[in-house]
Amino acid sequence: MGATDFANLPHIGEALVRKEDYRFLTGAGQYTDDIDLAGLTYAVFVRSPHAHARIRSVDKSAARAAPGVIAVFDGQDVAADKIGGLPCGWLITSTDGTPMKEPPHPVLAQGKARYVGDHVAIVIAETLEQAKNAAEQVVVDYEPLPSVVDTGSAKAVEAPRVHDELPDNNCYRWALGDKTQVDAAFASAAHVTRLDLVNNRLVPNAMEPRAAVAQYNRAGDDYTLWVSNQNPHVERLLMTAFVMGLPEHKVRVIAPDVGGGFGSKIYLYAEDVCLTWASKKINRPIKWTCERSEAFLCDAHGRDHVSHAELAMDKDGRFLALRVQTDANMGAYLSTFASCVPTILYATLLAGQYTTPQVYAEVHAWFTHTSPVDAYRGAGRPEATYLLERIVTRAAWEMGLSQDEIRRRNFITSFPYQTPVALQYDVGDYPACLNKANEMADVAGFAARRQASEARGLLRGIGYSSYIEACGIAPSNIAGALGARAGLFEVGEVRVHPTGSVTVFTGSHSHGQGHETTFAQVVAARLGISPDQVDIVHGDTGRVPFGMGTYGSRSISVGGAAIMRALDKIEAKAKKIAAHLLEASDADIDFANGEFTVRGTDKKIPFAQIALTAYVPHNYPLDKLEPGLNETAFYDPTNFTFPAGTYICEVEIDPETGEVRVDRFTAVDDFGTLINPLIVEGQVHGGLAQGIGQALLEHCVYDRETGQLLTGSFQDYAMPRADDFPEFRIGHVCTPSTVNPLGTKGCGEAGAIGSPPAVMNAVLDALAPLGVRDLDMPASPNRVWQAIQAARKA
Ligand code: MCN
Repeated sequence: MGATDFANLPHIGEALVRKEDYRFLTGAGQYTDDIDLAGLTYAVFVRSPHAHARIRSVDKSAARAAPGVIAVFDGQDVAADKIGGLPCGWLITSTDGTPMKEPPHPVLAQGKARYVGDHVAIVIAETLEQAKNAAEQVVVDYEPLPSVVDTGSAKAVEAPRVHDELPDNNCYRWALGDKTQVDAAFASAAHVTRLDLVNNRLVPNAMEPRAAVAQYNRAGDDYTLWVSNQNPHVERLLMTAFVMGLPEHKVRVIAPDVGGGFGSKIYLYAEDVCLTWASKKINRPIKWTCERSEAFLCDAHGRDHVSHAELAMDKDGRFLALRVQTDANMGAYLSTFASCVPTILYATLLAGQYTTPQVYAEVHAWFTHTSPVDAYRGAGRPEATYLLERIVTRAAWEMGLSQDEIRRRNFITSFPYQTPVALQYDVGDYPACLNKANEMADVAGFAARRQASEARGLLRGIGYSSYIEACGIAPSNIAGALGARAGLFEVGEVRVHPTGSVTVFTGSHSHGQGHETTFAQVVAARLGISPDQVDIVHGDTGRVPFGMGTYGSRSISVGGAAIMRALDKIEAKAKKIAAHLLEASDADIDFANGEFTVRGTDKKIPFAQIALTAYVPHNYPLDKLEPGLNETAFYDPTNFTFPAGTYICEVEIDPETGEVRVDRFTAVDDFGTLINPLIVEGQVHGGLAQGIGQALLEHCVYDRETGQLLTGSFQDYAMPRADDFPEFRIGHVCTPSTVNPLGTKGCGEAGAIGSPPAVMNAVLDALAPLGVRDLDMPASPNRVWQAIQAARKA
């Protein structure tokens, strides 16, 4: 079935309310912390209060003797049981041909703690309170050492070393593009725009903190781990094969209802391994639920880039070349996918929506004494978009062009388009998005609105961002060639029951994205049944054949496509059954609207009757066909999908206080075919909240002297709230993806990718009359006010 036929099916494009919301809104969700087991015990982790310290000794005796304590383990105990370190799933090779540095990442510290919050010991007790009390009695003799928290300091020759066995703090020095050609283009440029940018570090803060419950079953010598996680099969694979040396089939990982992840729950964390290992040691189930203040310290953080960018143009503002140098903070250890974020997911996006013929990006990754940094909603693509869309707007101002005009002059307009940074875009219509955004944002009325703001003593600015992103990450063989140590396919099993209802087992994992609704729409559309007749099962290695999980906005385009493939097989088999029942040849059977018909006749049979026949095969071609209607497909796409769009932000700034108010925000996206516009809109809203939050409020700060996390709670880390946003204006353009049979492109990250530069361009546009030329995120009132004062003095 082609993408156009698919888009015209019933239920496709229908704004169904989410099936799963009933249980979430009525308190019937089953989260990891809701798991209750006989004999359950509780774990608390003893964490390093120092950014960098030698651990001289860990005295566990007092804690072990404390009331209710069952066990206390430290790094020596895990080492004695040969529990390995956490692996990194993507190998990046430096430009000199050497592999990235992968220092050991122990699940409990071995001799040294390397960031505030690093895991030093685990205390397990009958109750949570007893575990907490006992944890305070673990006496760790630390020798504090100097620390380094930012990349600028980490690269200094004299910088404190994060890993003694490495010659310096560098993880890799990687580059993409042809430097010679780029340098030549710069030499011939009529104008060069230059910009220094910081992409601020963020803390993910999903609504449900991480949690795990591990149970060892002595009868089968096997384990069950319930964990708040986005990809249970990958978690199991990494944990069994790379860390614990267990047979994979002896561990069942269940990620039940998960209250958000935003990337931070993709990874295999130390806590998950410690609990699984310790559950056998004590032969009792153990629960750990992360506290919010603990999550600030030990969840993988996002972003943290420092970049210098240069854009070369001809006299008309046409882009000739882009040159980028980026330092990326990896934190103290390499988290599961950390290495690919500032490289494969970043530099490959630096062509953006433009025909820039040459791009060269150099990325240096550094270890620091901070929490590991990994993918967070957008992962590399927000960093690329921020850099590109900021410098494009800056270039417009320097060239005397409008933000609209410079983009339009450089848009890619013919497809497929091979960028100079490896990616090949299949389809898109960038001018259409820009036109629609201009219209919806009422750009024509901006000058009048600016005047009205000025009359009230306020500044008003408008900012554009035309983003592109690559999601639905694939194919496996290309990813493998680029260093991926995992496949990037997805799996779908469609089980038609004898009565015609359907259960689908998917390797994607829904943790807020509404898969139980949208995947059901896909199946219902194909089989001509009601979405209520379809249940979606996910997040359980014991029920789902396999899965690569949810991240990189891949679920509908890869997971949904796998289900489509399984449905193709269901349809093909059902047609054979129908042909037998209708005494026709297979080739003459058509299937539409839930009915099988014989072409050119009025003979027909409903889908439900075929399902029943498959399981009660009395009148059935048993010599040619197996009974049953249950099909599985593994689907590995041929390319990414490339959502793109234009966002326009309008801000109003009070120059007396520095407060920025987002007055209007328009987002026009091209996500190809929309399965459920309501869910898509919700996804865009969520992404915008995170992107605007990054631009205006959120900022993770470590103290440069002590390495302490200064923004360790919501008192100091400003999360955006509903009243920080206007009513978003959301529009769509549709060029169906040519990569998958649904024509979809991922929508889960776009808002977070496209919005930060739109906001910052608007802020800088508003501040331009005061002489403020530059500002880093977040544009907090304090920073804006300081910038205004500095400009006034200059
Ligand atoms: N969809 C659609 N039509 C399209 C595209 C998508 O109807 N053309 C629907 C999909 O069927 C799905 C939802 O929109 O129900 C998101 O689909 P997709 O873009 O494929 O993204 P994923 O489901 O793979 O979700 C991952 C993405 C990422 S990477 C992050 S980070 C993120 C996000 O989704 N984290 C989230 N959205 C989140 N939303 C919530 N509530 N919580 C998170 O942790």
